[in-house]
Amino acid sequence: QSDEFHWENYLKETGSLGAPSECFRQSKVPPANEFKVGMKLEAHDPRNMTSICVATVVGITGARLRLRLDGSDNRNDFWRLVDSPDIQPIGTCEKEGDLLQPPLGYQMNASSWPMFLLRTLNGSEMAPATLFKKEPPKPPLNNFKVGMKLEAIDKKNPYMICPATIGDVKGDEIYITFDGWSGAFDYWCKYDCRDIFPVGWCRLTGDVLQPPGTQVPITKSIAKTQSSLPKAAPHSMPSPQKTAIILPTQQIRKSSRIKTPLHTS
Ligand code: MLY
Repeated sequence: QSDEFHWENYLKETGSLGAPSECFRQSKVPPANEFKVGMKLEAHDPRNMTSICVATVVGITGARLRLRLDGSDNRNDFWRLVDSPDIQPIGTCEKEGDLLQPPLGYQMNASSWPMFLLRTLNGSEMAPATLFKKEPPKPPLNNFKVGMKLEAIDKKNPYMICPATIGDVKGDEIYITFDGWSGAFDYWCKYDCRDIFPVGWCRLTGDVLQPPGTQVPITKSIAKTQSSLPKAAPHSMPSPQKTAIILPTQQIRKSSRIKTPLHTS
């Protein structure tokens, strides 16, 4: 299958390296995903993070869960790792003296919430506590460098994990750029963000890794050439992404469009 995406070939072709796994706030061995579709849990409402709601697992993808808040519509699904601090077993909220909240955009009359809650939990399969994994610790320092490759969630299409490159580093922040896309999906995030993964993560977890885009040519890193240049103004040095040698895209990949268009933007 020559038109499939393979990191090994791609790193060679682009003259680049994957960011070391120690750079990421992810467990070295991805956590097992033992959840099943239909199981219920408690989750922070992504649109109102201070409120904790009932959610149902509506899909399993690698080490992530596709979640839908009970009482909400099917257009606000979100994805969480099984070791995300945003999810917990049913009963956690009550144990801590909190109340389960209706989701933002609760479709029914607010006064119906207590009864809705009873009914949605009654007879449901609740995800056992053992399926929730502990969040890995933060790496102590931001060790990402411009040009390093990684796998990153496209925040605008969060079910997609895509090949990406570190485009910039500023203190604790890194700039994630998506290979083969024009820049509309790029974003800044903290180095310990849970939405970024080392090269090979998807292969290990069984999640789908999207192929690079075809909007802009894939560029070849000039990291090696740079170090042999006179050290004039290191800070004004253009990033490899911007100045690189253009590879014939055809040679890298011919077909492969996005395979699972659940939502399109
Ligand atoms: N519906 C969008 C999806 C773009 C995804 C870009 N990511 C992978 C960086 C489109 O086809 O334009």
